[in-house]
Amino acid sequence: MIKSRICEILGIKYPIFQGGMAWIADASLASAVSNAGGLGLISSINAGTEAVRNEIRKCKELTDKPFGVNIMLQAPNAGEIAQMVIEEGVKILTTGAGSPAQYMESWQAAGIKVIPVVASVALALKMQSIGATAVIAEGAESGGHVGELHTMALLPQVVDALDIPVIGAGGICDARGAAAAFILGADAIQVGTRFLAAEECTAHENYKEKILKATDISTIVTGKTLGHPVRSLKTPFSKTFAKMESDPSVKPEEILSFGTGALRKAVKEGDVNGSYMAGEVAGMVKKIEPAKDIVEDLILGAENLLRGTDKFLA
Ligand code: TUI
Repeated sequence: MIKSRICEILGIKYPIFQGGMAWIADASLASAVSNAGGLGLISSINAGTEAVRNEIRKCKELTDKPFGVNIMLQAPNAGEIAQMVIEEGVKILTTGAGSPAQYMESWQAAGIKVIPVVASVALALKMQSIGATAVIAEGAESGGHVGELHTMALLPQVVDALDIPVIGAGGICDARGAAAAFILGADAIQVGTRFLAAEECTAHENYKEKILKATDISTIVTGKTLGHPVRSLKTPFSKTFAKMESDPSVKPEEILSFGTGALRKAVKEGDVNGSYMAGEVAGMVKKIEPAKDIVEDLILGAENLLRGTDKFLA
C-alpha cells in the first residue's frame, strides 16, 4: 500500500488531497473524499464567510475523518475566513494564490497544520522557514489560478529544496499521473479536475457535461494582463475575455467587471456566460463516479504501476 509521512502527520489513509476548488469544494465533496480515505477540502470561496462556516459544520456531521479548508488569499474576506477557521476548530488548512505569512502565527497558536500552495522554490523555502507542515507544488496544468512553472519542472525542484513533505498537483488525473508524481518525489498528490465528475460534486450538471466533453485542447489561460492568470475551459466567455485582453482599447477595469461573478454563474447556474475553471487533464475525465472510486483508482492504480516499473529494466 502506498504510504507516506503525510498520512501519519494528517491521520489519513491514502496520500491524496482533493483540490479546494472555488464555489465547488463543499461539505458534500469534501466529506466523500475524507470518508474514502483521502483529505477532503472545503473552499473558502463560497457565498461569504458564514456560508463557509456552515459547510465546515456540515462536513463535521458527514465525516469523522480529517478534512481541511482551502483559503484563497486574494479573496476580499480572507482575513475574516482566517479567523473563522480558528473559531470552528479546523485542524488543517491549505492556502492558494499568495503567501499566508501574515496569518501563520495565529494559526499555529491554534494548533492548525498549514499547507500552502507554492508556485516556486523561493516561496516553498519561505513557507518551510515559517513553519508550514508541508507545501503543495502546483504546476500550471491545473485549473483556476496558475503560476508559471509546470508540474514536471516545479515538483522535483521543490522536493529537492525542502525537508518537509511536498504534495504534487497540476495535471494529475489518473493512476499514471499519480505514479509519476510519486516518482518525482511527492509525498502525496492533489487532484481537482477529476473530482468535478464525482457523484458527490454539487456543481451544476452543465459544468459536469462540459468536463466530460472536453478534449486535450479545451482549456485556455486568461487574465495574465491583469496579473491573475486563470485556466478554464474554452467557452464564448473565456474567448471574449481573451479578446478583450488583447485589445488595447479595452480598459483593465472593463475586463475585470466582465469577469466578476463568472465562476459562480458556471458552478451554480450552468450559465453559458460563466467561467468553467478546469485543468489541462479535463479531456481525460470520462465518467461520473463516486469520489471513493476516484480515490481508489488513483492510489491503488498508482501502486500497481509502481510495482510494475521493473518492466522497463533489462
Ligand atoms: O488558488 C488556486 N487556484 C484558484 S483560486 C481560484 S478563485 C478565483 N475566483 C475567481 C477568479 C479567479 C480565481 C480559482 N483557482 N491555486 C493555488 C495556487 N496558488 N496556484 C498558484 C498559486 C500561487 C501563485 C503564486 C501561490 C503563490 C504564489 O506566490 C506569489 C507570491 O505572493 O509570492
